[in-house]
Amino acid sequence: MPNPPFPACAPDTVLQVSALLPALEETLSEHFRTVRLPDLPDPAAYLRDHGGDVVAAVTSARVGVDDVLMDALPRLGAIVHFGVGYETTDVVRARARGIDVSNTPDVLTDCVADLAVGALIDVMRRMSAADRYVRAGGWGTAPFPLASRMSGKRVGVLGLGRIGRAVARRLDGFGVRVSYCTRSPVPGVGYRHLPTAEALAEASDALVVTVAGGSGTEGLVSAAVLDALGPEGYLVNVARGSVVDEPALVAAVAAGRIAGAALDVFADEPNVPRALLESDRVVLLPHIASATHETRAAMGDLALRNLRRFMTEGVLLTPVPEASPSAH
Ligand code: NAP
Ligand code: 8YV
Repeated sequence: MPNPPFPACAPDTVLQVSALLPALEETLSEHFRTVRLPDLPDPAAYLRDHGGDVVAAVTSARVGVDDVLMDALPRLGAIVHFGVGYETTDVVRARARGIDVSNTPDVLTDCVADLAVGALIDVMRRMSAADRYVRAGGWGTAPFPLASRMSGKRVGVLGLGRIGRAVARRLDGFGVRVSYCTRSPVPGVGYRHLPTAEALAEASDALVVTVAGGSGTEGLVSAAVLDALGPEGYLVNVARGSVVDEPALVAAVAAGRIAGAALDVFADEPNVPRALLESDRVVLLPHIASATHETRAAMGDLALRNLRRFMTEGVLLTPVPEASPSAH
């Protein structure tokens, strides 16, 4: 439904910054005076003339609220993210302006962990490649090449936060020996802590990346980490594309310096390097780790509850920690 025209002295407005879950978009426009930025013919003109009406912004984890937009909203009090990652918004800058920031932790943890483990099995057992092989009529012409066993292997979890711990718990059921790397050891977990990503890769048959995105983890999975993983090693990334040095990954895959990779996230989504598209050793997913009906509904609900609480009581329900969880 189109938004109503603005009165001369407009009431508090909620700015929808990016496309969101359709059900969430609908509820926003039903319950709040919502303006959808992506639908505006001239967003800059709107921000110039009406930026002062906006008190809350709702955005996706992938888009956030950039500095230019933040500056155009002088009365902004809350940034509500649909998603757990929020590295796209400068939280320190927001807080300095008195703007609080929320995300949707926990509700997506299980689905992201399910997908990470599924992707790990897929790339090691070559399930997607075998599917392509059957479809292409290969079965019956030559046997499909043998793959690698996943059960009982050594898996390194890079980032043992909510999602990393859920991945590790699942891997326990496969008799996997889990090690992990975080900046500080996590109290009360039985897994071996390794101090660097390189040491973790060296000690692992597969590396599952679940760290937070942002400047603190940019390029953390470097060429050296990939070399430490080695030609028998597999990489799974469900965190952010920025965490992996993508050109180094492309080179490692092309040269067979790692055995394979399963990637849900990329440096420049939705663009995937051609060399990865052409490799049968790589599983490619379009950023779908949280994309189930159940989880997206729960994320929408939590984002909405954050917005409601802010609009009625001036506080958020699940505010993010002070700085990005990967910032040093
Ligand atoms: P979380 O609980 O905050 O966990 C983040 C983990 O990263 C913590 O264990 C943290 O430990 C670790 N970490 C941060 N910087 C590090 C560094 N430099 N070296 C090693 N470890 C580091 O977050 P979460 O809920 O598990 O989510 C993790 C991330 O997954 C999100 O930020 C998001 O980017 C991504 N995600 C992706 C999807 C998808 O659709 N693919 C969906 C949901 C989430 P220390 O602070 O102790 O270092
Ligand atoms: C979503 C995510 O794909 O939560 C995150 O950080 O990356 C994913 O759950 C994203 O939030 C949808 O915008």
